[in-house]
Amino acid sequence: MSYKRILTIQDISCVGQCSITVALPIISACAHETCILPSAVLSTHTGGSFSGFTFNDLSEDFPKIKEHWLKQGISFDAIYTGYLGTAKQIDYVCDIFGSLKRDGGKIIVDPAMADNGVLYTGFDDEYVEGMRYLCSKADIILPNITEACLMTETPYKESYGKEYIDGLVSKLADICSGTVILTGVSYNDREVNVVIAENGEQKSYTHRKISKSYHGTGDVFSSSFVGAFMHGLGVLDAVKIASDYTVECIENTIDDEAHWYGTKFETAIPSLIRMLEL
Ligand code: PXL
Repeated sequence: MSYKRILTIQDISCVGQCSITVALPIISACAHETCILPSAVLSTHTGGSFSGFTFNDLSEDFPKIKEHWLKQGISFDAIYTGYLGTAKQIDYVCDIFGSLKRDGGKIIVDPAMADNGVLYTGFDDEYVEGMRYLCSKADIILPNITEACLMTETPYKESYGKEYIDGLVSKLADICSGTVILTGVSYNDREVNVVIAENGEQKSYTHRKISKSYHGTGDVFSSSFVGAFMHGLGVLDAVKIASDYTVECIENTIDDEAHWYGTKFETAIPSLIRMLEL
């Protein structure tokens, strides 16, 4: 087991089981020190039936926090970013990548901004451009198909074949020279694949498909991937653990109709810890 210091930069959605409220407990449960840099505070996430949410942009704090951390000699083994909030933050985040990552540390970018063919509320082309730029700085990127289409200017399709996915993966590899992990690839109604492209090779992990989708599952997947990967597991092994954990979180939620806004990821944490064999 290797205990690492990981910084995650994403919003705090006070209610909604996504972003920091998912990343902090999951990466901590994976037995790493988890530091946070909140990009914005929202009363809830921006999806589903939530409307009228508050949004407080914390961009202006980034340079001050970075300066303080630099003075204190603080640095990180990995920096993992998710939903940020404004395009303006992207330059600050790149600056943090350059100054606070330890030698040999990893930059992991989940360009969380869209799903099911549409951008999340409040985002525009400038934000997509910013996420593409952030992905170009990463060692590992974790887009879903919608995010991949937006960043590569590929028309989004509901159904597709392997050729379409290969094209998407190859265009993502032109943006990010590191590892590409494309989530939510499905050729039928029974299975979902996570496709990994690394050093010119493609691998994938197939898990069962569940009819219902939930906000924040991308964050559950990325956080558990980061937690597993930072223990020194290979990308495919970390993807397997993250996929199986995410499926279990969804299964543990599906019977509760009132719980539409996120997954009960907490209930599957013991299982995640068992999978990690800590
Ligand atoms: O990554 C999901 C997410 C995170 N943060 C906010 C969101 C969403 C998805 O809708 O709205 C604020």
